[in-house]
Amino acid sequence: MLTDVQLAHFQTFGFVVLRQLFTPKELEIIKREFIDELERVYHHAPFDGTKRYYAVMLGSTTPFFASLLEDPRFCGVAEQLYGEDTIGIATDANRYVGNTGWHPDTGSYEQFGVKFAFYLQPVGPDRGALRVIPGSCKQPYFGELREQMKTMNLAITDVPGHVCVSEPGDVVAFDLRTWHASYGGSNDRWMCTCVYYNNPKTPEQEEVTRRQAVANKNVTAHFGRPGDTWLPSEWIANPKKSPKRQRWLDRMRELEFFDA
Ligand SMILES: O=C(O)CCC(=O)C(=O)O
Repeated sequence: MLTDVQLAHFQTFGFVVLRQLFTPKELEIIKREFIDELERVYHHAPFDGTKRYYAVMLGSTTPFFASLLEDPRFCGVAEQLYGEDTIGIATDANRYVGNTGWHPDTGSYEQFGVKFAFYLQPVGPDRGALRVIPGSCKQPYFGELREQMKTMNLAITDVPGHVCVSEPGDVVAFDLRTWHASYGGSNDRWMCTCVYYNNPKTPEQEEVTRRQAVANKNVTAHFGRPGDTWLPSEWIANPKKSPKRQRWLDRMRELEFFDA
């Protein structure tokens, strides 16, 4: 759970850095699963540092990663931020290449939630650390940035922001609406996330969440694996009958996150 100060930080600025959430032993397991799974799913095209690789880590080949979405260190905080009915969406692993331009992780102010991002290498201001624009998850700032960022076309480092310097073990939690970017990272930056969505309550929220579901289902194709499904069927089967996961799955099914 977040302390009162961490919660106030998140609610005020749209992000908070949680230091050393993982133990060194957990980090070893994370690195092992990260390497093995990305090698497995991209066996047809070994990484060459020219394009980002991405894999959902919810299957039986990555048991530690798969446990994270239901780990109270993450889902407890997500529920604290967006309510008990918050939906766990995915855990993933990425090999990033180069800079990432400024963007929020949602197409609409009404589709929101939290992303927990953790880098497996030290990252700093000129070495690929996540940059955020504090307070950009709130209106009218969120909408103004949407209007202005394209027109201004500023260099990544010319946009006023906060650099979330981090070491392996640290986790940056940010609202999906918070504008973020990175600069100066290597062409093989290891980054992982756990993502939770607000359970949509209004017709507008439902509509934009359904749209987000369509985009999510296409993500594996976007990252060079057109035949692979986004979420593994074994996670959807919920073999241990986790009530929390079942609640997520039921709502995700209603919102058409799964193909028929
Ligand atoms: O680490 C990066 O380069 C950017 C990460 C990012 O944009 C994201 O996780 O949404």
